Amino acid sequence: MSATTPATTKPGAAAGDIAAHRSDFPILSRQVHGKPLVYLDSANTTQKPEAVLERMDRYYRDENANIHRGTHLLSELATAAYEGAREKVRSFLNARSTREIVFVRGTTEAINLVASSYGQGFVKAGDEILITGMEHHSNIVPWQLLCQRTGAVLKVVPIDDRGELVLEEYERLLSERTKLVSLVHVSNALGTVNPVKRVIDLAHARNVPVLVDGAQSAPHLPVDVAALDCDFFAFSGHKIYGPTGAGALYAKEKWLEAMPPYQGGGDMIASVSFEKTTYNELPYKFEAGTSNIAGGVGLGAAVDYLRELGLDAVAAHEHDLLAYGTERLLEIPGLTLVGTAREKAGVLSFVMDEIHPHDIGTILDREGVAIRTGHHCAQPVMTRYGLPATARASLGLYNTRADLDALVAGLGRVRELFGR
Ligand code: 7TS
Repeated sequence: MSATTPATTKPGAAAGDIAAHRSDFPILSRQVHGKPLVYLDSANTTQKPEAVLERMDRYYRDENANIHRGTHLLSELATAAYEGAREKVRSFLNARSTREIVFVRGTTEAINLVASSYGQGFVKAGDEILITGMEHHSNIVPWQLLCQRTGAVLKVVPIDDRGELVLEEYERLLSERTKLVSLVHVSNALGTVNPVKRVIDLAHARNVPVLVDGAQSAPHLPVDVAALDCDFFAFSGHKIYGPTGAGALYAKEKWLEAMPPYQGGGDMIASVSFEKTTYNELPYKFEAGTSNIAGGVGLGAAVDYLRELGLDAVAAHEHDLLAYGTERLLEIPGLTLVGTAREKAGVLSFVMDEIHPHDIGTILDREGVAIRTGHHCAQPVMTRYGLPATARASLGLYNTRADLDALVAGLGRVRELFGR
């Protein structure tokens, strides 16, 4: 694992105990198509523990009001709950200050915010934005839009056959024209854990800021933005056992101070007149309009839940499952794993000889096994390997070896139906 452990991480549970927390997730006891649900699609979205469901329910039942403008008790309670969640996220990432935590809809909005505001403030024609060949579309398209607006140029660090970054190429592509490096921490399509600390150090040696897409690392690894020294870090609440529509952008205060606002509206201003508007202090300058308050509160509960278990224990549990799943899948004739990086987390992408991934997904679904098939919003990765799609099983803390056995049994059924 390449990430470092925040000083604030509690001892948490032992890795062997993690799967016992499966019963915290009510949905996992339901059936699908008359079979027990085997949920192996957590990279897409995770299921939610009782603690998150209960907290959001309690917010709406007992505390609901608009925030930051309260002359009444409920507004004070709602503001305290929302700002309390911001503090939990700060601590989760080990950021220095809540001024550096901007609440957003999720990773996609966080990256769009940076592309828009940092782009407006710092990027001009001829400048370069450097991404990698294993990015999710949400870390490609916002930069393409920025390049179209400004005349900047998008450069891409290639990946090798295993699905690892070619670091020599990265060093070659970094130049005085580079205005930002934006890369994924853990690839959703391949599972690769990138050496982000090394990438950041190399960029900083040239005074280039770095954005880390943490959508798939925040659920699986302890993240410490202070130790990484990244300039921006984006993640989605729904991938860390929290609600959809709530996520966070960490950004160094110096950037947030220097960047123009992303959207205009209520809450992001200090004063408004037709002649001149001044902006609110950080992080509110970047939070126009009524926020997803219940979502933020739920995200805070998810952070509490994960930290109670301990990300180190979760990572160790999932690492064991990944090793077991890899071994079992490779026993299946005609199956090829896509993404065999030395450092991986959470993801088993694969193809089977002449069986379309969609057929694999459909047959598995009838067996109760939920996976994702397709390009995983990472079409350039598929192109790199000459594939239209893969089947992908992805792990969460609630998975067990039995879930992977069910996957393997389901794949046996797929082979049977295709006469293999
Ligand atoms: N970046 C990565 C690495 C992702 O995996 C995803 C979502 C996103 C960004 C976007 O996150 P959002 O919450 O803003 O949508 N990944 C996936 C996936 O792998 N399957 O479905 C969504």
